[in-house]
This record gives sequence, structure tokens and C-alpha cells, in this order.
Amino acid sequence: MQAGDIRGSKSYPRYPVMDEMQLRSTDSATLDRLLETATADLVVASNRQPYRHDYGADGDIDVTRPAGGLTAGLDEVMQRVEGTWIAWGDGEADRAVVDGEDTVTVPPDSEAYDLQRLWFSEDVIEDYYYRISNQLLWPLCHAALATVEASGDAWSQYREVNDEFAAAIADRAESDGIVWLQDYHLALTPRQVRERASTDPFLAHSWHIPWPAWDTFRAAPHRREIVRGLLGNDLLTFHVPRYCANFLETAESALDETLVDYAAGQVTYRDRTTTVRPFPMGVPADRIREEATGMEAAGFREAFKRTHGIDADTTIAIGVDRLDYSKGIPERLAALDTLFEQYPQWRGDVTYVQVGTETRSWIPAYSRYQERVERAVDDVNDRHATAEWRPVVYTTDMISNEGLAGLYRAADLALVSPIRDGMNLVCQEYVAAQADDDTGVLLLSDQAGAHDVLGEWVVSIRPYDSTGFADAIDEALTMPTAERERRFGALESVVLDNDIEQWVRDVLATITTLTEADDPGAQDASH
Ligand code: GDG
Repeated sequence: MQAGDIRGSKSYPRYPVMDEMQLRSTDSATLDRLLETATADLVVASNRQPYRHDYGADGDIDVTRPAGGLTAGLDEVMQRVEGTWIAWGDGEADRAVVDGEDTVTVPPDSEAYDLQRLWFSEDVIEDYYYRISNQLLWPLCHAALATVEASGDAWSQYREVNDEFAAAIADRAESDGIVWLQDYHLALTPRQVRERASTDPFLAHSWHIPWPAWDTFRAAPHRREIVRGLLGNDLLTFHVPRYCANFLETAESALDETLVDYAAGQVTYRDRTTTVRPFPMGVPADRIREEATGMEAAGFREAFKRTHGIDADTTIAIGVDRLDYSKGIPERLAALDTLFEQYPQWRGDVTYVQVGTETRSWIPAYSRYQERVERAVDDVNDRHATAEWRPVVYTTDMISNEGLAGLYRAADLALVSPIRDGMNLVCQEYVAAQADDDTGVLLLSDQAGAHDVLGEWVVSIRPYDSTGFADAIDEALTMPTAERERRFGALESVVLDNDIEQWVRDVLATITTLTEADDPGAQDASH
């Protein structure tokens, strides 16, 4: 990627993280040093918690861990630094296990760090989580303006929840400590922490969804407050340079008082400078590969094929998505319909498996989308299925990590075709799950952040172009072995070398550099 690719007239820096991705090697000793010197007082804050307590059928309390790669990656760091994680306590037994400070030590077996829970009523969650986070900020940042819902006064609840996070952070964080905020649920919290003069920690914030162009973001009713909120951070990270460039432009356009240095990737607002950097996020690649080669994965895969009548010699394509309108599932099914129409030789030989997990169903745009996906699956099957073969197998079951790794491994190709996606972890999980001699082909939308990193070795697709998409599936199905191997080898080394641990390490390394630049004394002490 060249600097000029990012924006035309203003020069934008070449970020080492994009240019040197394949050159870096995993270096755990560096992480250990960072953890020892820089993150002794690490506080993480996110909407979702890393552990959740619920009542089991027998009345006992069960602990569950969310499946996502981010919480697992951060959990591992927290276990090493013994910090504090602040999150919404959404489990039904969460209150039963906390102490007087709403805190429980986790993980349950080793009690390494504090999980402090914040409590919100259903009404508050409806406003803060469902309305503002997921009906305003999510569609806005995915440039789905027609889906934005901003009526009513839910904003004041979003502000209040963000302030409760800020209060908890201010209580917990030392002045020389580090706070690492996650995602769009907490856009106002950084500024609110600054407004509490009791403490002045280093604030880093990772935004996991796209940041749109100013021309789109200016539709936000509270655009100035959001940008001011985020400019309370010392470091703001996105997945790829495009989103950083969009944010810099937004900051310059939304607030008169900002000074933007495009070359340095920095915004100064009043007396604080926010550094804006891209860190493309990876997946727990080693764990996924281990799971993919285990007995449980093999057992799940065989049982799945039997249950769904998939023959041993059928070519499998896979898609795994939350049922979110940003993921492009109906468009993908339209492309499969075109494939079986225009390339009839694949009828009877290729089955597409769609794992679609239910999400945010309370929101009408999501429940309508789920129905649309079901109709699109039925349409393809009605038009093409035979007595012996089903073109699309659709499941909404939440599959175990091991089972999912088994399915990824069974698939000869993955169809990852979001209309817009901050990064996309599924495409990387698919690559990580190919083991031994597997050389799966990845079809990836050029609208996913991951395409900026992997685009050279995937079969690129444009999600709305059914004909081009169908041609791309045919290209993948007929790709010569040597070409499959060449592409897969490159994908594999990028995904394995740039896993979630590397992402955490890169962000922490940048935090360390920025804090040391601020405090030369700290630099001396760490050497
Ligand atoms: C946001 C951004 C960014 C799904 N079904 C099952 C299951 N999953 C897991 C996948 C994957 C995760 O859900 C989905 O991750 P994505 O990255 O694809 O998408 P979002 O949920 O929208 O995530 C995205 C990400 O944040 C991180 O910053 O990449 O752009 O939108 O891990 O495996 N996991 C299991 N069973 C399922 O049935 N075990």
C-alpha cells in the first residue's frame, strides 16, 4: 500500500504496521517487558464482559466465556498483568457473585484479575445499547444511513451510561496508569474521564467498526459531541488506514478548534493531542488450528454432514456471520443462484453452508433481515435442489468453537462478502483452520477491512455484483492446485504471524512509546 492510496492531496504516513506485516515475528519477551513496565495498572473497559454468570438448570451458577476473539485475547493479557476490567454485568447471576464493590475475581479457577460490573436497567439498555449503539452509531459507521434511527431522547441515556463507565474508570485508574477502552458503545467516556479531575491516566481506545467519510458522519445528530468525546483519548486505533484518514477529516470538519497533522496522524483539540493509528486485528490462530485438528472438530464435521445430507465428495463452500445487514448474506445467496444458473456443471457438486447466528433481533431492521435471509435460502433451494442434493444448508445454531473450526476445515472455499465490515475475523479464522495439506480458497469482499491486508491473495469480490461474484466462485472452484497453494501459503503466513496476540502487543508497544515520549524519566527506568 502506498501513502498516496489513502487520500489524494494530503500526504498520509506509511504505517509500519501495514508495510512490515510479514516481516515481523512473534516476540513474547517483548510483550512480557511491555506488560511489566507499562501496563502494571491496566484498566480495560468494554460493553461486553469477559465472563458471565448465569443460573444453570439445577440452580447452580455457571460461568460462560463469550466466543469472540477480542475478549479472549484481552483476557489473556489481563491475566498476566492482574489489572481491572470494567463491563456491563448482563448475566442473570452476575450480582450473586460480586463483592461490595461490584467486583468478582476471574478467571474462576485462577482469580487473576478484577472484573468490575456496572448495572443497567432494561430501559437504560434499550436506549444506550439497542437505540444509540446499534440503531444510530452502527449503521452510521457502516454508511447505512437509511437504516439510522435517531428519534426520541435515547441519547441522554447513552451519555449517562458512558459517564458511569467514566466514573468507574476514574475510581480505578492511577494517574500514571493505562486505560484501554473498546468500541463504539463508549464514544463519550474518554472526555468524561478527563472532566473528572481526580486522575489523568493514559487513555487508548480501539474502534472496531469502520469510521466513515465526513460526508456520511455529518449525518449524526450529535456529531460534535461524539468527536469531542473521542478526542479525550491519547491514542485512538482503527483497523485500517482508510478509517484513520476518515477520522482525521471528520475531526477537522466537525470542530473548528482542532489542529490536524495528517502526516503525523495526530489531532490536537484544546490542550490534548490524540494519536490516530491503524492496527488490523487478528485471530487466535494457534488455538483455532489446534481445534481444527482435534477429535471434537472431526466428530462435529461428520455429524453435521450426515444430518444435512452432504455427501463425502461434495465440494463445500462456507459462510459464517452474525445475521447483520452489513454482512451481505442475501447478496451472496443471489450470487449462488446466478452460479447454478450460469454454470450448471456445479449443480449437484457444490453445497454452500451458511452459519447465521441470531443477533440484535429486538431491532426491526435485524428481524426483517433474518426473514430476508431465510427467504433467499428457500429461493435458491426451491430453484435448484434435487432429490439427492441441496445447494444451501442453513443453520442458526450457535456452534462450539471446535465445531466451527471443523466446519471451516471441511470447506474448500469460504465466501466472505460483507457490504461493509470494520475488519472481519471470519476470513482469518477460515485460513487458520486449514491444516496439514488444506489449501482453501478465500473469496473476500473488497469492502472488508481485512481486504486491505489480505487482498493480494484472495479472490476479490464486490458483494452487489451477482454475475461477477458467480464468476469468482467458478474461478475459485477451477483454480489450479499450484495457484491455490501459492495463494494459501501467503494467506497462512500473514494470518498466523499477525494473530490477536500480535495485535495486543502492537497496541501496547505504541502506548509504551507514547507514554515514554511524554515522560523521559519512564524511558530511563525501563531500560
Ligand atoms: C466486529 C466488526 C471486526 C459467529 N457465529 C458463530 C461464531 N461466530 C463468531 C465468528 C467470529 C465472530 O463471531 C464474528 O466476527 P466478525 O469479525 O466477522 O464480525 P463482528 O461480529 O461484526 O465483529 C468486525 C470485529 O468486531 C473485531 O474487531 O472484525 O469488522 O464488525 O469470531 O467465529 N462463533 C462460534 N459459533 C458460531 O456459531 N463459536
